[in-house]
Amino acid sequence: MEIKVVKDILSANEQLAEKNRRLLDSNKVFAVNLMSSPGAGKTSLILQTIKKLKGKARVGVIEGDVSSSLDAETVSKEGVPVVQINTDGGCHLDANMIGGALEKLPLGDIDLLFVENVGNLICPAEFALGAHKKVVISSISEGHDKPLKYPLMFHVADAVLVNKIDLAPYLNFDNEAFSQALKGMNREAKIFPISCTTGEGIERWASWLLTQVNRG
Ligand SMILES: Nc1nc2c(ncn2[C@@H]2O[C@H](COP(=O)(O)OP(=O)(O)OP(=O)(O)O)[C@@H](O)[C@H]2O)c(=O)[nH]1
Ligand SMILES: [Mg+2]
Repeated sequence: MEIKVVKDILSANEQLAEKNRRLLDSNKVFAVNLMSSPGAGKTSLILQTIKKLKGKARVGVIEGDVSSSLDAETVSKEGVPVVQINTDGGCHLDANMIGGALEKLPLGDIDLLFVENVGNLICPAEFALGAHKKVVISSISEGHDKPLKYPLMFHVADAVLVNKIDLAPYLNFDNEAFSQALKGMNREAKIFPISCTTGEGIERWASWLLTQVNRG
């Protein structure tokens, strides 16, 4: 009985996600569902990418948080359209919330839409939003075992960004162990080592992303 209820919720969400995708496609907006644990660097990555893609893609942002509008305020200083969603305790965004946020965005003026999901490596992986790509950030201070401990999140990722590589001298992060663990559950995901603090690796990430946006 319980299993059926969960299935119904997920399939209702799936239908709303497809509706979101149709709306995005009809407006030629390419959307990225950005997921990570709290503090891995989602907002920092959005800020770096906006700067890198200036003049190349018009960016919009949906910020998802349990509470507060701190990230939306930070991102709006870059002069891009931002909508904040507060989940009021919920551990993930869902397609219905995204549908509401899309109504508030000037979709005709956006080429690339970042959806910053709630900081959490579990629930966000289960809920489709209608985005074209799922991108996961794992920061090296979290350790190289994260793909083994949160397999679904890494399994669904189209790209995995390994952030905070500037901290490598102070940590015992094993790149090879991380890559092997990831490949064990997802051979397709692109891996981008980056630092949102120094900017290392951001060029390669941004140019891959721009290629995806231009492909539609
Ligand atoms: N050293 C270092 N610090 C970083 C890097 N990227 C982000 N940070 C710091 O990590 C902290 C969290 O970064 P955010 O970008 O806010 O992370 P987030 O994933 O958006 O966090 P939530 O929205 O709370 O889940 C901030 O203090 C950032 O300055 C990096 O590449 N290197
Ligand atoms: Mg954030």
